[in-house]
Amino acid sequence: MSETKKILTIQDISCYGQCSITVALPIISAFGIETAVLPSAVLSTHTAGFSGYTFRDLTEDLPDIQKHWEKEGIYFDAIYTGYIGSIKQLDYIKDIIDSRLKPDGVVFVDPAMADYGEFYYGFDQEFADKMGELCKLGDYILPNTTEACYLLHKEWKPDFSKEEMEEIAKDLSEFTKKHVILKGDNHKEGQLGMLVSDKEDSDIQFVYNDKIDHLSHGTGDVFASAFVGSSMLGKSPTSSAKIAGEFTKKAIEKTIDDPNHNYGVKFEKVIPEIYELLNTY
Ligand code: PXL
Repeated sequence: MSETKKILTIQDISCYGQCSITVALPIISAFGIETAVLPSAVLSTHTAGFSGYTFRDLTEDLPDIQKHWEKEGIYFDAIYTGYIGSIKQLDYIKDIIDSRLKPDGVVFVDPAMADYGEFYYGFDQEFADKMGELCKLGDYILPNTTEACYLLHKEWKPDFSKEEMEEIAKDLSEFTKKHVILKGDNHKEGQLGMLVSDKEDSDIQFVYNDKIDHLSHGTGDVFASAFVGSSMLGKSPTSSAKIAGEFTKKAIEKTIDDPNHNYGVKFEKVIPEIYELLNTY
């Protein structure tokens, strides 16, 4: 019997909109990893491009869920956090990591709170500073440049140079136990880059995928989920970044010819290609 890895993902359920748990659960499961969920909030849709959505904050459910899992002796090989519903949850999540992660377990923190130079609705600098504390428990952090700038109290711009991106990735090493995966490098024509760094090593790797000029929501969650799945199967940080980047690029390609589909990407259509990606990179 081969051992199945077990991961817990903590993020919201946006009932409609192809993001957070409705993306993480199918993608990570498709990598063959048992995926448990802890919803931080339930929204009728995500908050980007919809108005009038409902928002049920589940903050006070977290400690009771943790207590039940303690009673049942439930532990995880990894914990992956995404969009968090309230600042108080960040403390509860630290307790859940302390209590439910196996001793050699891995933590992935996607500080999903901002993009394109702005916070998502409801987030602010106080939240970002507290998110920075959660990042410090991460073996891997996966910010975009906007989130990186809020973590670092730095001014954002859409086009950082290669050297500036390296500087940001280096500065972020204060916010991780091991690895930084910094998304959104634009300095190379026609390519979308990521910087992959290891706190123990001053070398920073650049990983590129072809850039598709299309503004899509939810791609950060698709990327993070495919990254988590690849790393849990033993892929290196650079291979995982390449696989996740290709997976996301393919999902965007499958979406761009549908003008009515701008709230998320059709990642479901790329799931059959996961094993080919794992064998290629
Ligand atoms: O994809 C990030 C995300 C997750 N969850 C909710 C969001 C967003 C981005 O806007 O609104 C509720």
